[in-house]
Amino acid sequence: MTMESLYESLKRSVEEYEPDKAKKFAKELLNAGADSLTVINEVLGPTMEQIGEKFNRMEIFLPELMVAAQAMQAATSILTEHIKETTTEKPKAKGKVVIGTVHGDIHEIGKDIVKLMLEVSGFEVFDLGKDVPSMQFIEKAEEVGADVIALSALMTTTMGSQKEVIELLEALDKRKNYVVIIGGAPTTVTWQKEIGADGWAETAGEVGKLTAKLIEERAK
Ligand code: B12
Repeated sequence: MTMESLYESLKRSVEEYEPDKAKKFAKELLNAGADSLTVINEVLGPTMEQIGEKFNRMEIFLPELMVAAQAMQAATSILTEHIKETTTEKPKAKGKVVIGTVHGDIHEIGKDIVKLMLEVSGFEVFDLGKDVPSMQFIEKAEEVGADVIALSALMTTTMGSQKEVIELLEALDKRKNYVVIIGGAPTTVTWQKEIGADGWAETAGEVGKLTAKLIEERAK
C-alpha cells in the first residue's frame, strides 16, 4: 500500500466507525515511516471535524459520533505512544502546564492533541482529564508549581467554566502566578479578552509557540 492509500484507509476507518481498523492503519502508517504529528494534525483532526459537521447537519447521530470518536482516539493513542517511545532525549522542560477539559464538559479529543503538542514542544504536562472541577485546576497547579493552566471547552454551555477558573484565581489572589490559556471550538479571542485569559489558540498547531511566548513575557 502506498502512503497515500494508507492515509485514505485511516481516514475511512474513522468515517466508517472502525476503531480496530483505525489502530491497524495507524500502525501501518508508522511502519511505512509516516510522521505521527502530521497524521494527527492533517488526517485525524480534519476527519473528526468533518464528522462533526455531519452530526451538525443531522446526517449522523450520537451513537455513530461516539464510535467515530473512539476510532479517532484509538489511532491517536498508537501515534502518541510512538512519539513517546522514539523521543530518546527528553527535551529541556520549558515549563509546567496543567491541562484539562472544564467542568461539565466531556470532550477530550482536542485537549489530548493540545497536550501532545505541548509535550513535544518541551513542556511538562499534567493532564487532569475531562469534566474537571474549577478548583481542581488551581489545586494541581499549586501542587506541581505550574507556570500555565490550559483550559479546554467544547460547548457554549461550558465556556463559563473557563471564566470561573480565572475568577477563582483572582479571588484567591493567585491570578498573577499563572499564565492561563484557553481553547476549544466555540471559544474566540474576544472571549479570551472578555474573561481576562492570557492566550487563546484556534488549533493545537499554534499552542507550543504561544505558550513559550506567554511564559517569556511573564518573566519580563
Ligand atoms: C466528538 C464529539 C463528541 C464526542 C466526544 C468524545 C471525546 N472523547 O472527546 C461525544 C460523542 C462523547 C460527544 C458528546 C456530546 N456532545 Co459533542 N461533539 C463532538 C464533535 C463532533 C467534535 C469535537 C472534536 O473532537 N473535534 C476535533 C478536535 C480535534 O477539535 P477541537 O476539540 O475543536 O480541538 C481543537 C481546537 O479547538 C483547539 N483546542 C481545544 N482545546 C483547547 C485548549 C487550549 C488551551 C487551546 C489553546 C486550544 C484548544 O485545539 C484542538 C486541536 O486543534 C463536536 C462538533 C464540533 N465541530 O466541534 C460536537 C459538539 C461539541 N458536541 C456537542 C454536544 C451538544 C454534545 C453532547 C451534549 C451531546 C448529547 N446530546 O449528549 C455530549 C456532551 C456531554 C458533555 N457533558 O460534555 C455540541 C456542543 C453544542 C454547544 N452547546 O456548544 C457540538 C458542537 C455538536 C453540535 N453542533 O451540536 N461529542
